[in-house]
Amino acid sequence: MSERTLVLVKPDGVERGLVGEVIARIERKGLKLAALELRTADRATAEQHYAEHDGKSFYNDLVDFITGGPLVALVVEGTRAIPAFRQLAGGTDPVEKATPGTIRGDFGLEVQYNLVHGSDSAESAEREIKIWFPNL
Ligand code: DAT
Ligand code: MG
Repeated sequence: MSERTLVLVKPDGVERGLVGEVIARIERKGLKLAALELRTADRATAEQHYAEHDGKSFYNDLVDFITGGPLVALVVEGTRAIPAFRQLAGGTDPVEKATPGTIRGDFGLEVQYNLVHGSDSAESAEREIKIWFPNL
């Protein structure tokens, strides 16, 4: 069954010129792009997006980072799109958890600068797509 997930190429990924690399991997996997936009997130959008992490030690740095430069927001669609993109992304820590062959495992070194976001469940995907693409 086809489903949708919210993907971000975070500001570090845009700065490093990895937008094409990420999109190529999404497309090679067989997933489709349903929406794509380059934008700089305002604080309210970032705080909504990362609401589950409010109060954690890294929360303020995370919001500063995600609002610190342009990012690319995408809606990605296909069979099992939610876990399929999480598989492409790799684990949260690019060295300790993400294996080579994944986006984070191949290109990342630090947890904060882990290049991409992907929704972690159907509920998160629905919530996050509404935040970034309210008209979709
Ligand atoms: P994921 O992005 O893999 O879903 P998450 O939802 O647990 O991971 O955390 C959201 C982001 O917050 C993550 O991509 C990077 C940052 N982050 C998570 N844990 C962190 C930590 N211990 N120190 C610094 N940043 C962290
Ligand atoms: Mg998460």
